[in-house]
Amino acid sequence: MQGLRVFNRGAAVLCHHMSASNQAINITPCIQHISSYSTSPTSNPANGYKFVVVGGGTGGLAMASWLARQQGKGNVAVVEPADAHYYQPMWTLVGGGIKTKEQSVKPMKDVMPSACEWIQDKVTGFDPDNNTVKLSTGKDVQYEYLVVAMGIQMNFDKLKGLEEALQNDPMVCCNYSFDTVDKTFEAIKNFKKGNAIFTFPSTPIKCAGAPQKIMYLAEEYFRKNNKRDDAKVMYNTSLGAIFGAPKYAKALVEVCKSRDIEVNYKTELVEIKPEKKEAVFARVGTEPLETFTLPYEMMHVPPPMGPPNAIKASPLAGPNGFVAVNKETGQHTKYPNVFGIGDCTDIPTSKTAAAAAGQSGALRQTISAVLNGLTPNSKYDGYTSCPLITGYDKCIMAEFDFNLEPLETFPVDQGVERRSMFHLKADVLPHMYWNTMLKGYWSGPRFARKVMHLGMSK
Ligand code: FAD
Ligand code: UQ1
Repeated sequence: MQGLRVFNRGAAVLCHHMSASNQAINITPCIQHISSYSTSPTSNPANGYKFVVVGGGTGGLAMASWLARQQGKGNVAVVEPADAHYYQPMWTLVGGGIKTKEQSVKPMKDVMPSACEWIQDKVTGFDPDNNTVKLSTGKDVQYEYLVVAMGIQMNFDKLKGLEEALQNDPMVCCNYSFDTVDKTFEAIKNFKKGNAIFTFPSTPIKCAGAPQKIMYLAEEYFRKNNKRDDAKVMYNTSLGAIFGAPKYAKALVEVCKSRDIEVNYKTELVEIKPEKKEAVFARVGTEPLETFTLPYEMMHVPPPMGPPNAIKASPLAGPNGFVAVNKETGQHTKYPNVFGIGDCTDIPTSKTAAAAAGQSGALRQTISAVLNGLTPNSKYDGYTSCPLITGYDKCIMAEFDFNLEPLETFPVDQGVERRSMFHLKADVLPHMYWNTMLKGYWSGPRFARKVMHLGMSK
């Protein structure tokens, strides 16, 4: 079998001076099946890969597909431990019983670009001073250029009682993981009477709209199934606003008012007691901290999230533990041959696949400039989008920039609930994702926006 360019830890620094035969080692059994995706390397194996992409999720595969087209077979490696790739935006619809979780997943081998070498392993550390990433199997991989796309880490263990509740209480659910997403619709269907509580944690999270989208679906389901009078629907958020961008926050507050949903701001879930069916909340900012307990009949709980451990502990991390990159170019602030995309970066915008799409366009320009010895001048504007599903046939399509100003694609007011936007979200975007985004052809709707606004839009 072809020796992949995976190096013994400690040897990486020296490997430029050693022969390929000394360096190339057999890969461990867990990644042997990737040989079918590997090709003869076009560059000297002792030099590692020209590009290593860490993470085969949304941003990672979008970049890897493009890079493989640019660089040719064998020059791009993707380090990704998972067997499957998930279209996470579908999980809201799975939670609402509109799609099945099987519709959200494809085998990783089917979406991994064929011109990339897939190293099926986990990165455990970064040594950017030596252009090396460390793998869980104890090997090192060298690169000339690195793209970090590891996503945000779910920290289920950081909320007292959450793991136990998700395991033992069928009425505590979470759309943020493939393993738990199918509990949600069961909980909604089995709801009888009492508090239906939807929470939002005090950490950064991906798709900041998702914790409330599922609430609107649940509320409509209760109404249509004669349970609404017996349900108190509550949104308990650690934040001081229902949504970051004011235009859409205003619309969502009205949606909550019209559907008799109680919104409690600065209210953080701090403990779940599944055996008593109680939840403990803290009032954020009180000193000493005030807490109170509520009984729940059902509860949807996004876990606390944070930067992946391997990034947090590395020189790539900025002060908040995420990869420190220039927010417009995606280039690392200290290591010019390192780039970041998506949820693992410290780019100050709402973490979504739509944002990763926008960032991928800028990052392609950045990488092209760097490869040509130029200073990157691409200008990602913070574009992000959150299809705020507000019912079984309604959606407010939020799109905004770094300044939380609307950047709407369509020449209609997207701050109102629309059936067309629901269909875009449920029926069109999944196809766009699998067929264009993951293949490195989608960098967001910027061009479409300009056309639809006759060139008058930002
Ligand atoms: P991911 O796609 O999460 O990929 C990260 C990859 O890195 C994974 O494949 C993972 O296995 C891999 N990885 C992790 N650790 C390591 C390691 N140590 N070594 C190597 N690889 C590693 N976005 C939208 O635009 N619209 C929506 O409507 C929407 N709805 C959502 C609803 C829900 C319920 C959820 C959970 C998310 C939603 N999102 C939505 C957000 C969107 O899915 C993410 O923002 C997007 O997938 C981020 O892409 P990424 O590449 O940064 O991370
Ligand atoms: C988007 O580009 C994207 O990434 C592929 C999503 O994730 C699935 C989205 O949810 C949205 C809304 C967009 C933005 C696209 C349009 C057409 C508004």
